[in-house]
Amino acid sequence: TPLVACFGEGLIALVPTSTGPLEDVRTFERSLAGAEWNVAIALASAHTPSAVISRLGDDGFGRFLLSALDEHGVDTSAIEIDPTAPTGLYVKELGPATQGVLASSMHYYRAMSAATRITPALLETPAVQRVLAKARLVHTTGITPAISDGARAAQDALFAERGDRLISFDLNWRPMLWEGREDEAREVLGGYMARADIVQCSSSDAAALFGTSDAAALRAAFPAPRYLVVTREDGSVAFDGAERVDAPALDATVVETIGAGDAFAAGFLAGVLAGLSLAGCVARAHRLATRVLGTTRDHVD
Ligand code: KDG
Repeated sequence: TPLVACFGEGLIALVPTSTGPLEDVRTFERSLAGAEWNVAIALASAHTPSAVISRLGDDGFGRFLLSALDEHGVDTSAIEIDPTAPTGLYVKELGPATQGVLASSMHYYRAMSAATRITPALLETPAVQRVLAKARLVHTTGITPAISDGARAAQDALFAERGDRLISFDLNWRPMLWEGREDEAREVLGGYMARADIVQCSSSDAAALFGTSDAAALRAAFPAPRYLVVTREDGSVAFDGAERVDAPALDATVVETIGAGDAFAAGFLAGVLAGLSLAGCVARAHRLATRVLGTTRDHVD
């Protein structure tokens, strides 16, 4: 099976072991996070070989993230270690549950991280070149261009110099990372939506950024990508060219939703690479997403 290279920042997530405001939380569970890294892990668990292209700090958190990828069978050879900048992290806050679903929010501690120092030069290193040479598809998100100008330039280079590789883009609108730059975000992320081969987004992210959550309207706005997938809490709409599949969400116990979109994206990509029908790709996406909906972590083992 062909390799998927996932490009983006890996983060440590500190997930409270209890709900409530952070001032009252005494213990956290440490786990791996980062949208593109969650995708890499979910792909590997779906028997689709994956690699991560990124940078980490030379610290305990970075070593934990590397070994977590390793354990899942994700290729870590294209991850550069920066001796002078730390690994990024985020703290999750679990609010009260509405109909059993925890309201969660994120607090980032990543402004000076090793991944923010990504530049296009990273892509020219022999280790990254080796992974790119093997990759059939490169997975990207709207998070990476927000973390620094260098990371955005590197993502632009991956789009521009794709060769025979397919590009996957998951919108992942993170307003905290774009504060005061919303117009720029619309232009930058809209550009990726227009140029990727496989585009995925949630209807709420699309509404926040592009003013519509309607799948047909989004398809009309972004006609070029072969695949366009719009996810809602109650289901998804997927296009392959002019073909459209509407699928309801699977029955599942939902504990907390962060990370489910990444598993969904991975399931869809695994389906595309396995040559499944559009309906088959969507079914696989829903199955993987359901597993993450049942946990407060951002990925499942
Ligand atoms: O999709 C889940 C991610 O949002 C989470 O793992 C953290 O990558 C992250 C981010 O930047 O929000």
